[in-house]
Amino acid sequence: MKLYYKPGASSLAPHIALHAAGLNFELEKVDTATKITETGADYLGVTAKGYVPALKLASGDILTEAPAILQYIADQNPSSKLAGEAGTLERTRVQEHLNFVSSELHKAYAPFFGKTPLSADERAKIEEGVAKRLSLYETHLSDGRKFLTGDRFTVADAYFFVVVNWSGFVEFDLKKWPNIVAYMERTAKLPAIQEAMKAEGLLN
Ligand SMILES: N[C@@H](CCC(=O)N[C@@H](CS)C(=O)NCC(=O)O)C(=O)O
Repeated sequence: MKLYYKPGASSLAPHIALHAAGLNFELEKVDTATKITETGADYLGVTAKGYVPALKLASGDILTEAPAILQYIADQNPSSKLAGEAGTLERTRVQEHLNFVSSELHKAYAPFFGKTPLSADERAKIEEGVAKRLSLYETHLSDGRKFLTGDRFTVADAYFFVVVNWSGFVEFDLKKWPNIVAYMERTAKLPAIQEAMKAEGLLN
């Protein structure tokens, strides 16, 4: 398998999952502005969507969309228990979080990375959208659970961690959400996260 990625982007979530699942994989960095990969390939020839992540399978098939890629990776090593078994409530909870992170949280953060500089009003509007969604997770984590679906790390955590970690890049302070701050601190220590972030040059 080969993961097409951009350092720190949502492609970091499948990168973390590949480590957590203990799978063999290659990486190819993409310049999403020029759509050229680090080997000089035309990324639009890999996926016409032009964004990361994309996962190339041994068969040559290309998978896109983070929630689908993450579940595919989890299913390559069911013993890693990264998504629960298909058909169980556990799997459905993972899908529930993956969908929320993808369609609500990721999309709420995305405008931070759009037009620059943002006016104060534009930034306030984006922050309001992110805050509303983080508050839901602040409450969700208030029962003392370690991870989103309970005490086990899943691919939903990989995605949530990556998106909330963007807060640091855009100087959005998380102090209003202490349960999320604690979650981010403990999750950041997981070996799969450390390894993937180091490989992307995000940690020393
Ligand atoms: N719906 C896609 C969204 C992926 C996405 O937004 N990727 C961003 C990085 S986080 C990207 O590649 N942006 C560059 C571009 O769109 O040109 C998914 O869930 O995987």
